Amino acid sequence: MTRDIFLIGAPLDCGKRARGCLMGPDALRVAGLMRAAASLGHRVTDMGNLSAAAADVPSPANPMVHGLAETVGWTRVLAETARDVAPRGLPIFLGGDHAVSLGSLAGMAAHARALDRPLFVLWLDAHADFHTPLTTESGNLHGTPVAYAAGLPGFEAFPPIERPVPLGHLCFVGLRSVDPPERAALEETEATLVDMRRIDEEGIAAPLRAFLERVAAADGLLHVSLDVDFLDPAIAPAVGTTVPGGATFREAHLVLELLHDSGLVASLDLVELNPFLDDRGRTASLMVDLTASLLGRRIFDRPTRPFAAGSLA
Ligand code: HAR
Ligand code: MN
Ligand code: MN
Ligand code: MN
Repeated sequence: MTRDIFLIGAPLDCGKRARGCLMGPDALRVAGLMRAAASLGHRVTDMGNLSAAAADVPSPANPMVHGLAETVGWTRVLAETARDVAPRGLPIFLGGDHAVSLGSLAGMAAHARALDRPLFVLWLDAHADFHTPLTTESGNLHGTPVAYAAGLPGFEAFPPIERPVPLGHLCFVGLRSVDPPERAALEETEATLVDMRRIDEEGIAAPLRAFLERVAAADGLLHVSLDVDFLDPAIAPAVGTTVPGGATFREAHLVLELLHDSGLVASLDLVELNPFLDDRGRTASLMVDLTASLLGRRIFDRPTRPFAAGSLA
């Protein structure tokens, strides 16, 4: 299936203190994202980079919170852009740090609501990013987008989420750094939590397939958020928050290949790439290769193990 793809540059760097992710969109371009998508037959439009004015917001209740006004400004612009682009094709948000997803998720929630279809979220990340501005100890808002999309309290300065994503529609894969308040908020819920131990024991494909079958059965839209630190730092050094023991090259490719075959992906974030920390562009190139797998790159056209007939598009 060929698609209309829109690349949306979001050089946002305010979701944490260390800088460098603002160079992410250009590094992904230099690594050949547009060429890779076009070579798979897709129609690709590069919309260039967005910019955002800092919003006027009251000072945060939690004094640790960093960059609130700027982050709210970005969230508004990104949400509007997502909402505008999603009816016309597949938006790919080029971050920027993970605070980009506050905007992409707000926009995709509005899009899903307009279609009256449920939104599901796949979070490929070492971290749960399930803090609220009230629970975060670091004050870094890149650690909050999933809680925002789920409608947790503490996000009053941000645009309201039109229809919050139920916890049972969330799937986290790659978890290995979860803070106590995040754990408390997720553990006893319906959220799918695929941590590294579960990947070691069950493999990465089985829990992902089970989630995708649920998305398909609900006629859902799937938003995929790929944080560089999902990957093992040995293959993806260009990220400020490396955590050892991440997804391997083959595990990551398999995830994106399965997502392609599912036909369910409505939007994608490529986030947390910090080109300042990269090693001769290898992390940027890997992110482009993974995106190509999501967009249909494969070795043979004949699927090795098709999804059950009718269960997935
Ligand atoms: N949980 C930690 C915090 O809130 C670390 C969050 C790091 N987040 C990202 N994105 N790098 O996953 O500060
Ligand atoms: Mn993240
Ligand atoms: Mn992370
Ligand atoms: Mn449901």
